[in-house]
Amino acid sequence: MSQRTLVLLKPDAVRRGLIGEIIGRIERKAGWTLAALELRELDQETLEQHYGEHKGKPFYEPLMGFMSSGPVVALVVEGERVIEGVRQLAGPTDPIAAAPGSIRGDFGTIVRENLIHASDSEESALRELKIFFPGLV
Ligand code: RTP
Ligand code: MG
Repeated sequence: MSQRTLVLLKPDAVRRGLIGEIIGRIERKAGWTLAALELRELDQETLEQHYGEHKGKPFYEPLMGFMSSGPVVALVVEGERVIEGVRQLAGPTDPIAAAPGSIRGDFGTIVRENLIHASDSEESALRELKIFFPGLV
C-alpha cells in the first residue's frame, strides 16, 4: 500500500552534517521516493500545530526551543508502507534505547536531540503533510 509520510531532520541532524547520511538511508529503501524536500526554519505557529499533542508536558517548551534553534529539513517520502517504515529506520524516541543500525541508535544520545521526526500513523501523516506542504495534499 503506497503512502506518504512527513519527515523532519531536526536541527541537530542539520548542524552535525547528517542530512546526506539520513536521507541516503531513506532513499535506498526499495521503491521509496522523495515527493518534496525543503531546508527551512520553523516559526512558532508551525511548531505549535505540529507538536500540539505535547502541549503542557514537561518537555514541551524545551522541545519548542530546540526545534527552533536552527533550520530543519522537511521532506515528504512516498512509497510502500512508508509510515511504519521510516519509524522503523528512525528507532525509538530514546536514542540510547534505539538499536544500533537505526538512525537514532547510530547517531543520538539525548532524548530531545534525536535527529528525526516521522509521522506515526496515517492520520498524523495527513495532518502533518497539510501543515508543512499544504500545496501537496
Ligand atoms: P517525533 O514526534 O519527533 O517523531 O518523536 P516520537 O514520536 O518518537 O516522540 P514523541 O513522544 O512524539 O515526542 C516528540 C519529541 O519530543 C522530544 N521529547 N523529549 N522526556 C523528554 O525530554 C522528551 N520526550 C520527548 C523528542 O525530540 C521527541 O522526538
Ligand atoms: Mg511523535
